Amino acid sequence: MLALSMIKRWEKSMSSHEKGFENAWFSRQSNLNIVEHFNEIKTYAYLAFDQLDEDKNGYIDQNELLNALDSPRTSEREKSFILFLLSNQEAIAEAFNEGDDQPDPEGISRNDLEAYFKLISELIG
Ligand SMILES: [Ca+2]
Repeated sequence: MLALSMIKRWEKSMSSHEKGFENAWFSRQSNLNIVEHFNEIKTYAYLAFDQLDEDKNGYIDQNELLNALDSPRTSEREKSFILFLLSNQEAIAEAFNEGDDQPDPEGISRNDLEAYFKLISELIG
């Protein structure tokens, strides 16, 4: 009887230990995936910046993102990055204060991208 309860207790502690281990592993994996995902978007945004900024004013605005999304030259993978930029456009554009005299403050600048992704990496660090 005593042995049985000891085994049960041991099983219980083992399974909760394993669960804790699995959860830690999963959350570590998903954090790594998130970091990786953000790094991919960041890399894409930096590399494609000049291409996305059609009027070359230093800002990627919503129309320019939508044009890229519509373009047959844009791959599905790139489209998923553009969708991210579109849905977070406001937060990204606000990440860096360009100053009031700057045109197109709603567009995304290189400074915005840098500030935004720095903030993200600090948050999930
Ligand atoms: Ca532009």
